[in-house]
Amino acid sequence: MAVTLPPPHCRPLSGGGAAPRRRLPSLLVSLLATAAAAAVAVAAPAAAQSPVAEGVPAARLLGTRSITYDEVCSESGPQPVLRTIPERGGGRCPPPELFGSAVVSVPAANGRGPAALAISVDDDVYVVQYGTFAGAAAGRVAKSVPLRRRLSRLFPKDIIVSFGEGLARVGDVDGDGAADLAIYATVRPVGARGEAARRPTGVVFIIMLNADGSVKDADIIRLSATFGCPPGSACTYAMEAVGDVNGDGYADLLIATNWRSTAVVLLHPKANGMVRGVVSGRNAWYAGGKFVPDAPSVVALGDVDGDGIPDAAINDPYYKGNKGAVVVLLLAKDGSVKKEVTLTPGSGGLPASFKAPKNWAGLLAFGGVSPGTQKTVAVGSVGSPNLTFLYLGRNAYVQRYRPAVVPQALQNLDSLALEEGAFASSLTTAGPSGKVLKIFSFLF
Ligand SMILES: [Ca+2]
Ligand SMILES: [Ca+2]
Ligand SMILES: [Ca+2]
Repeated sequence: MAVTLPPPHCRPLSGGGAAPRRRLPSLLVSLLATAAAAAVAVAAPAAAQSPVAEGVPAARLLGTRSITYDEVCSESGPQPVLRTIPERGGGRCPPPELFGSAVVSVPAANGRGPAALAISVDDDVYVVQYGTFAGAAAGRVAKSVPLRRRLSRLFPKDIIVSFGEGLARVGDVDGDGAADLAIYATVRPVGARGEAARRPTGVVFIIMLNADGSVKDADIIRLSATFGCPPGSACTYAMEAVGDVNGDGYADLLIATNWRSTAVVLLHPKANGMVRGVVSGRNAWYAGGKFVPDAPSVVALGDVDGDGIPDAAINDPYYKGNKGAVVVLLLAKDGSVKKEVTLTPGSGGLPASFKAPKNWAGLLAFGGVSPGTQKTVAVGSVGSPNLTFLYLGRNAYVQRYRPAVVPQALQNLDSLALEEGAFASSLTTAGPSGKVLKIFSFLF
């Protein structure tokens, strides 16, 4: 496919599988050395052109890493006690409800040093740094910075109600060499009463990071109360950076709602290095556009169909009476949905006999790459250790599928720095206690 080079100050975009291999997360580096020899042995055969997907042997688990909330919190420098949670106690680091509900890797500024991780924990996001490659290999946290407090100071007229449910890398938006983040949150105005207080509005914070992972500056993109949803309805959102949709060199965001609608927010630089978000391709409905109880998971796939525009996948646990599906959205340059392909038993290349993950209502998905240029979606169910990797052809149909098993039942599922052309990939899930983040790396 034709690739348009971004402006020189722009870092490669995240999420769309467009990052170069040298940006492999540090925690993968040690695993890759082990994997290199084995990769030749397990190189997948050329994709079958069969209209019906075939199964291939299980993906091999390369290794497991853990990060604990305790070490992340205790390395976060002097912090006041923000709150006491009755059922979990107080103190500086009260046990979290869920550590690691969203995770992305954050490349080191100007490529110097190991990548950091941005990790959602309850209502905050920590940028966790290892400092050195040796520290990263040993999993020693050198420094971590919680982001929420600084944002509260930058936007004093807003009360942040929830923070960090959506987390995405947007490349280096302000061109200072340090990677920047988009974080989904909900806010309400200070002093709001009645309906305005009860119904917080969705926002996306675009956060310019310093090299040490702290907040340099931030911008806010406010989503209107009926953004993608009928007026007066209960509206929830999911967000992912899907890559550069309009080809201007800046990452763009796909926002999905619980009304099976999507919109793309195009990020544009402003004069002072900040960004503004412009909604494009608004309210592109898929799968009938009806209400479902939750916003879906959104995953960036990179360019599936080779038209130069990144594509995305969305899970739909409620599809056809909870039969469940993954919907691949092939995007147009204006952010609208050009074509949708529904992956479910008997559709999208999957045989009717395909054993879908148990309880598709718990289905989560993430995107990535497999050998060659085939895009991959992984699907799993909360409460089960089983995953299935779906390898997509250029028509977005499943060409092959591959099972994998992780050593524990999944509590949630997120991907971590899936890299174009890499033969290993990581996913994360919260540990059973909610205090540990587990990182599983697979060899494809
Ligand atoms: Ca930056
Ligand atoms: Ca763009
Ligand atoms: Ca495309």
